Amino acid sequence: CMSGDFDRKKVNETSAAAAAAAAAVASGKSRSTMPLDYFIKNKLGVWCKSQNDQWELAKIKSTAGEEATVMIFNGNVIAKSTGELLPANPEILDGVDDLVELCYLNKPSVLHNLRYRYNRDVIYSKAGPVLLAFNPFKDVNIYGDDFVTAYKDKILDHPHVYAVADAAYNDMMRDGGNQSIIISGENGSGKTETAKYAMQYLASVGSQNDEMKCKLIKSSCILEAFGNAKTSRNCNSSRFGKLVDIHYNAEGTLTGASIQTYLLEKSRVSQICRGERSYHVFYQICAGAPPALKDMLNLKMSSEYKFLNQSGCLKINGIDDAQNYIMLVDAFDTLGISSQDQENVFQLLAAILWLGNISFAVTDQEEHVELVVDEASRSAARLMGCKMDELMVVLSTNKTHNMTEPLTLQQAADKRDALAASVYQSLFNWLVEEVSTSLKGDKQHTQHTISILDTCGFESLQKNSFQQLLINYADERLQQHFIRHLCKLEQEDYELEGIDWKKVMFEDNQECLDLFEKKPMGIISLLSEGSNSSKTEDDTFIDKIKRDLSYNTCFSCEKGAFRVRHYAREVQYDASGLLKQNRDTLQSDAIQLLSSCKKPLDRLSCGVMNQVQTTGQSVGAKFMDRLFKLIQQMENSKQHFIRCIKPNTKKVPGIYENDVVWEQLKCSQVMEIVQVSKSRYALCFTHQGFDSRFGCLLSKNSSCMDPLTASVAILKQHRIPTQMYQVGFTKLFFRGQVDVLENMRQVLEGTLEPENCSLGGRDL
Ligand code: AD9
Ligand code: MG
Repeated sequence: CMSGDFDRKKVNETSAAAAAAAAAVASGKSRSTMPLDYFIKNKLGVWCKSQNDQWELAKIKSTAGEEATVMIFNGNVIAKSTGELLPANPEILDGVDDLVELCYLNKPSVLHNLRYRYNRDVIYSKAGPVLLAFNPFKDVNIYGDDFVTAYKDKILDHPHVYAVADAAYNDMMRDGGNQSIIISGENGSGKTETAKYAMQYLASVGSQNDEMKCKLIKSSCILEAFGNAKTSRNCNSSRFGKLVDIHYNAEGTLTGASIQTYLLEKSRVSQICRGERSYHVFYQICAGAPPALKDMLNLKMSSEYKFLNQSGCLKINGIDDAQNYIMLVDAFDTLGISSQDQENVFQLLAAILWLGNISFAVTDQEEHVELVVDEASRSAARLMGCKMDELMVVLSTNKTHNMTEPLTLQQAADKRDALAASVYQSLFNWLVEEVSTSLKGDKQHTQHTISILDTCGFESLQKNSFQQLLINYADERLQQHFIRHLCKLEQEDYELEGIDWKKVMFEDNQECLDLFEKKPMGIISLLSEGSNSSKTEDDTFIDKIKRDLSYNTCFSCEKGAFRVRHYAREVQYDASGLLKQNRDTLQSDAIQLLSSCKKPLDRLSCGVMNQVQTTGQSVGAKFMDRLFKLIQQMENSKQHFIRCIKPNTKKVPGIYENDVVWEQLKCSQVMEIVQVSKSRYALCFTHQGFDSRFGCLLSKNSSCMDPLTASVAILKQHRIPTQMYQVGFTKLFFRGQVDVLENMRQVLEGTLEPENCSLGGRDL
């Protein structure tokens, strides 16, 4: 049994009831005017808050003025102020697919509906045009080839990530335009899993190209090994953002794909918080590399490496690193990455691990150091293909204007870590390019693209720094994009067209975006300015932003830190190290060292050079530019939105925490989106477009009429109920009934038999 089939019959029967009830709501019977007598007489349910602040179902027994006596579900009878009661939906609406179907859209009803589904493992629901995807934290058995086929053949049509991917594919085939699937949600809410299921569907649906399908699916394994890590909130947290463009030819057959990545958290290579891990691939090679390779790389157990053992966490429950190593090599093979290149990659990973074990000995009273020659430094130099004495000089001294200065212990350790992080970053960039090249396929015949966006989720940690600042800025930008598309643009259109429309208010996060983006008085600009000047230090920077950003109400300053009021919640950022991370410069002697390295670095060192030297732009400024380009690409496509929701913070199945869920629904403004959808005009035509399509249905000759007159004449002649449409200044908006006109048109054209369609009781 497919788990989406729960209570189908019951839920189907609800549509009529929901429509009637929705009409009642539309006619003004909202919660503020809840007719209590009616609720008592018909024994209808209400929501009331219990002592422990949870909403509970109850029935009103009697009322006296502002006071009501209600019986809650457990049989207790309590007194409540009538203002504290909210109408509950009829039981028949329990578990509807789309929140739009609810008669009463209030917090307890929405939470109840989603919980009802979640408890039955129905993790997907609709909130109007948005798919809500609850993280089940367990296998729910609703994926795989059978389900792909069922959605493709329209045997199943319940909300599902496959249904969204199918809609994107069909829209692309029908309209010929590019599509994008934008997946958002908090840390650990399920974005990456959802993105993989979408990709799996899109690789299967139009495919006679099994080789490309297989490559595409296995590419995730490589990207996750190198770009994901265990954090305190997610055992497989994406530490980079990615956009996968899937390409199709005119017939809808998969031709290839390309991948863009954003903002890898490179500091994780050398620094990890307690209980977290570095990138999966390090543990995979330590656990899984075959003995011959281990010998060649002088590879030890993960516990031997400082970069890995510093956090006290080497293993993840239920994850077999050795098995995942085998899967990684299999993915490399499938993508055609040569065994020589694979060996080079592993060699570099081992070099990074050994770099982390390099230690320094203090040589004088000023704490100047020199590098200790031991197994670590020898292995690192050998694996990187550089000379030992060159590595020693680079890591223990700084060369500026032909002067060589000895480094202190801290400076030397920082330089070593920066070198390791840079090597990892360029290895990652190189891999992404290799994967993209392998997925390039038949570029010539590519006609359309479906893009899937999977970002790092919003983060608020105990200590937040540069990485969180940029992740949360990107999340803020995407949130605006989400709200703009689902609430703002459509309402603006209605207003502009002068139609009668009850405006839904929503929160706009422009103020917070201004804080980041304004030039020159925004965080990104000020960071760039500070990073460009070698004189600016962390404390002068914080003084400057305190002065320059105080105009913005989303900003406040603390000692050595500042706070930003994001749409999701307020976050405190530590100012120390921001400028340095924004500069992201590897010292020139280190770059020189990398470019002088023999294999395996010779191809990769170009990457380091490009990354550090060519753009001259700070990390933040470059990121903002790329984010704008990304949004532009989305704007030029038809967009499909998925919002992932974490049902609890414990990362366990079967627990649905009202507060945790509500917080996410509230900040993504799901209620407002549903409200807009409830009264949405689903179809819209320009007067001209409507006249030219349906003008043939007019008994009078319409050629002498202007498009507006002709359009209204068509509607009148065919008795389209006025509540079904509104006439704007340049457009007509419809709630329904266009199908009847379309059927009539096709019957008249002779492309449809009258007995095969509904003409809504009308004669032609
Ligand atoms: V982050 O912002 O990258 O830290 P994501 O990407 O939002 O985060 P992810 O997809 O990694 O979250 O999901 C977290 C974990 O939840 C996964 O590792 C799975 O164990 C679990 N999960 C998520 N979605 C599903 C699902 N549809 N079915 C089963 C799931 N488990
Ligand atoms: Mg992720």
